[in-house]
Order: sequence, then C-alpha cells, then structure tokens
Amino acid sequence: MEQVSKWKQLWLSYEKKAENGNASYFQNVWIQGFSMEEPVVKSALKELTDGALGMLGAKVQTAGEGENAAKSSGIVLQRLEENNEAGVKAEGYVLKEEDGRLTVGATDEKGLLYGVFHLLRLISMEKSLAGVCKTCNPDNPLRMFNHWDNMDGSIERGYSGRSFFFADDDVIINERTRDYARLMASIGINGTVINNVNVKQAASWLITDRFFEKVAQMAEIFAEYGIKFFLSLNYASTIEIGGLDSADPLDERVIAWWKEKMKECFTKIPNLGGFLVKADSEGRPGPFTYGRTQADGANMLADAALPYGGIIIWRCFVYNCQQDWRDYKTDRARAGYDNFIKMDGDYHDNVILQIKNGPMDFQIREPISPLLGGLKKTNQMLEVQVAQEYTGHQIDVCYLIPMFKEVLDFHTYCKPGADTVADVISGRTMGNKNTGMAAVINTGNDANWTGNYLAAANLYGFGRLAFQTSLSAEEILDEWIPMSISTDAEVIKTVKGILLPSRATYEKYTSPLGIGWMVTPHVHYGCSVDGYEYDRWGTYHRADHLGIGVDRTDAGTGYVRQYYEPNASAYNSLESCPEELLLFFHHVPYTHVLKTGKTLIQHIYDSHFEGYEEAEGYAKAWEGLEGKVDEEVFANVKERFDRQLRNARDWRDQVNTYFYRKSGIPDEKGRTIY
Ligand code: GCV
Repeated sequence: MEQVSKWKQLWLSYEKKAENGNASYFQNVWIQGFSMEEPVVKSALKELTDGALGMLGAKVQTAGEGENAAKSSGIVLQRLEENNEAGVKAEGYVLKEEDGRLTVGATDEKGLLYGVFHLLRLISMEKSLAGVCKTCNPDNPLRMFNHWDNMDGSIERGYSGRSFFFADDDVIINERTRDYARLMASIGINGTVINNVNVKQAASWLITDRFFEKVAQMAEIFAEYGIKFFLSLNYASTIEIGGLDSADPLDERVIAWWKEKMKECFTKIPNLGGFLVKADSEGRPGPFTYGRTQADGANMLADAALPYGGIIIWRCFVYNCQQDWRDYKTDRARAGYDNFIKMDGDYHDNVILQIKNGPMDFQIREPISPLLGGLKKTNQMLEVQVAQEYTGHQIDVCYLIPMFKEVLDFHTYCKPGADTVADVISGRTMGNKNTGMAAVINTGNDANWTGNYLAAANLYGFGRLAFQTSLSAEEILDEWIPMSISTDAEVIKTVKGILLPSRATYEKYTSPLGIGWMVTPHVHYGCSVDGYEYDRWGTYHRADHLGIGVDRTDAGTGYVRQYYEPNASAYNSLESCPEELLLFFHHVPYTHVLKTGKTLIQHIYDSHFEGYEEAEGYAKAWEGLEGKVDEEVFANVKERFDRQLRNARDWRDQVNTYFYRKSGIPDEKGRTIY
C-alpha cells in the first residue's frame, strides 16, 4: 500500500535547502582523469546536477573534462594517484575547498561517487562548503545488504510491504531498482544479495537461463552505482536443478557441475561478486549430510568461483533446531563456535564466514558471538539485522545503531592492539581483504521503503557505520534527521530524543537482562513468555518459582569458555558478569541483589514499568511535532506509536504478571500487576 509518496527517495529527496553560499560552486564542474562516459562517473555527475538543482536551485553550467579546472573556481572531480598526499585509498575520497574551488578527489570511480554523495549530504544538512577539508576511507572492504526476499514477492521477516526485486516467481526491474541503487551507494554500500538465504523453488533457478537475462540487467544497474551483485545459493543445486543424486562436496561430479555453473554465472552476469550460502541450517541442505565439514562445502564452491574473482560468503548460523527442551546439556549458543572453530585456517582465501552478532539470533540483547575474533586465520564478516524481526517489526521504534556500536567496540582479546570486532571485520587484525559487514535489511515496496519512516534511520545508519565504524550513533542521527525530516533545531532535538534511547526502552519492556525470546512463536512480535520454552529451538529461559536464567558457566553448559580471557572468567562469575547479560550466563534467584541495590525481581518490575512510560513519552513527543514535520511522515509515525504502546503495555503486564505469579514476590511499589 502506498503510504508516504512524497518521501520515496528518503534522504535523497533533494528538497529545497538553505543556500549558505553553496550554489556558486556549481557554475563549473570539471572532470580530471576520469572518463565522463564511465557509468559510475555518469551517476556521480547526475547526482551532482540533480542535487544542486533540487536543493539549491543551482544549474550546473559546465560539465566537461579539462585542464581549465586547475584555474577555475567551481567543482573539480579529480582522479588521484594511488599514493596521494591526502591519504585517499581505494573507494575513499577527499573533499577540499580553497578559494572558491572545491575538489572531490578519489583514486577510483566508487570513491568519486561516495565523495559526491558526501558533498550533497553537507548541502542537505545545510552546512556551508567553504573551507571544507576532509579525507574519508572506508573501514570495511565489503559493506553489504542481504535481502531475505522470496521470488513469490514475500519477504522473510519483512515488515514494509512486498519485495521490489521479485513477484510471481519472476524478477522485477523498474524505477525502484535504480532508486534503490542510488540510496545504497549514497551510504557506501558496495554489495547486495537480492534473494533470501533460504533458497527454494523458483529461487534455485536464478542461476539458470530462466533468469540470467533479467538478473544480469539488474546487476548492470547496480554496477552503475558501484554495487556488486550477489545471489544466495541453494547448496543442493546439483540435485535440485542439476540432475545429480548428490551434493557431496568431495564428489567429482558435484565439483565438475559447479565449475561449469560458476563459469556460466560469471559469464552471463558480468557484475556478479559471488554467492551467499546458508547450509546445514534450519532444514537447508549442506555438507553435513555427506559427513563433510562446513569447510569442505565452502571451499568446493569457492574453488569453482575463484577463476572469476568470485567470493563465497558462508553463514555460520548452524545449530540443531530439533532440540529437546528437557535436555539441559545441549546449548544452542555453543553451536556456531563448535561447528566452525576446528577448521580455522582451512577455509580458502575467497571464502568469508558470515557471523551473526550474537550466538543466538538477533535478540535485543545478546553477548557478542565468540566466533568473531575466535577465528584467527579465517576471513570474517559481521552479520547484523536491520529488519526488526525481534526488535519491534518496524512498528515499535528501535534505533539499532547503539547496539551495532556495542558489537563493533567489543574487545575479543584475540590480538593485542587490534582485538575489537571492528578490527577483526575490517581486516586490521589479520591483514586480510575479504572482510566486512552485512545487514539483513528492512526494505520493501512500501512507498517509504521501511514501513515506519523512523526505521529508515537504521537503514541509513548501517551503511554509514559500515563505511566509517568510528561514527557515533548520535553523529549518524545528526546527518539522517536533517536530510530526512527537518533541519529545524527543535525537531532534530525531539527526534533524537526519541531515537537515541529507543533501543534501551525496547529492551526494558521486553525480555530482561539478556535472556531474550519470550516472543510469540514464529511471528516474533508480541509477548509470549513461555512461547519458546517447551519448543525445539533451543531458546529457553528456565524460569521456575525461585529464579530464572540459563547456566552457561563452567558448572552449566560451559559456553563461557568459548571466549578468550579475561572475558571467559568475567562471564563465568556472577559477581563480574555484566548485569545486562546476567540471565544469559547465569541462573539467578529472584532475590539476588543487583549492583543498583535492587533485587532481580524488583528490577524486572521496575524496568517494565519504566520501558512503557518511556514509550509513552516518545509518542507524546512525536505528537508535539504536528505541523512541524511533513504531514504524511507525521501520520505514519503516529500510527506506529499507537501500536507500539499497545505492544509495550502487553509486554509490561504479561512479563510482570508472569514473574509475580512464579515468584510470589510483590512489587515494592505496589503497582498494578495482574
Ligand atoms: C532466513 C532466524 C529467522 C529466519 C531466518 C534465519 C536465518 O531463524 O527467524 O527467518 O531465515 O534466522 O538467519 O537464516
């Protein structure tokens, strides 16, 4: 359903902005060392022209290649030598203004495009370009979006309409394909996987003549914006579309089939970067069926893709989803590490292991996956979820960048001086290049792309953070709000006041202290404290009348030992375990006293009452923006807040009631619990 038509270009709407002396630069635009015919350069020029006209009413007077640039005032788009004074590296850029001349310098076309988008960002934020001097290089080599779009048009865990890549088992190419590519490039995304990792039915045929032509056409549009095209693969393609009876990675027939298939794929889709694979996970086929390792499977595909420079991104979300809840020994949290650590060093150079930020599954609070940095000789990529599967379905406001920052800043202790997750996935720890960040993304065909207009802050924020991991959650909002909502200082303050603490608020009214889940099974929205307690998914809270939590210490499942010291010991002890993760690591009595001086049960009550009140506060603050922000945006977010408050109230009352009934301990403050 079309909801917010005016905002369909999100932060690239190029609406009129304050001029601030910026218009004059656009009288002359010169290109030096780049070809105007090169597709990415063409895109950069088009953005510059459209942006200047829309935001400043300025018409680009001269757009040409030439030496005159050295003398002229205006904008110079300049190719730099690889070893340049400004320190610009691959895909990076420098912006420099001097005496009325503004240079955007880059060593390659992608860097130039990103530099142009940076320039437009400054205009959109109503900053003056005078005196600007900034070099930016991407921190992560790969900055990717993963779409879980199915070919029937549905989106697994999608909360903003249908797919804009697929419908009725076919590939869609329309206006939105290019709009999408522009938006992605504007935040530095350089790779996209368009189909769901659960590859079934028609999607298995994406790597065949049935779809090559359309897929190549889409990939070509992405290429114009410097975005490599990726597909999710069905590991059992040899059986499902290849007519073989096996997918054994060591079977010569399987190897030969993939060699031919890769040749065909990379020839027919020139902008193909490689493939993403979910194997041996949640019913998907994989090498375990044949008694082979994950490395056997990944390496076989990688070898076949190698002649074409292709990479295989192999997911580590491998666990037993047929667990018996009676079994206290098996611990799903252990599974990723247990399945992948043994082969550290065996994965070929064009394999990247893609690791979810936590050991379970994108909960509002989890520890960092011990595989990140646990692997010391293997390319790693961090996977986060911008789609709000467990964090409010883009109904509840939940700005996720603070959580992603925590992940990136986490010290794994894998290598002195280069041990944060950001170090590991940028390649700083191991000096490797096939690394980066991927996000399961929150877009759909809703006119505003993300369902809740405020959820676009997560889309934007992920891209910006993947490019520059040192940006703070607040700095990202300082860009996104003026570009997307309003440059009015009061509006910026209010929207920031809603978004910045919203993750903490969501955490307060949902599951406490790192235990996670407690959601309506399968749907994953709305409270159901025992929803997953007696199920097969390995997702338990183990609450009884005395306490709650999973013992993952030495005395329990031993999961803590997957971390390096001092993390392992810190998590192992009740005293030193960070309290926000207490119930993830320990089974704790309700009477346990926290550092705040409150008992655990009182903390549960207080945080749930607080969380609801905070959500009410945000809804009220948003009401105050009526007339100050675009009407459609206002109405869209207001409607979401109405639903968020109903959800938060249910969570508050169900969680509090559940633990009151289990423990029999009343709320010290005598508030209503049912
Ligand atoms: C794409 C969770 C989600 C699934 C998803 C899976 C994954 O289990 O609920 O929808 O499948 O993660 O990451 O593969």
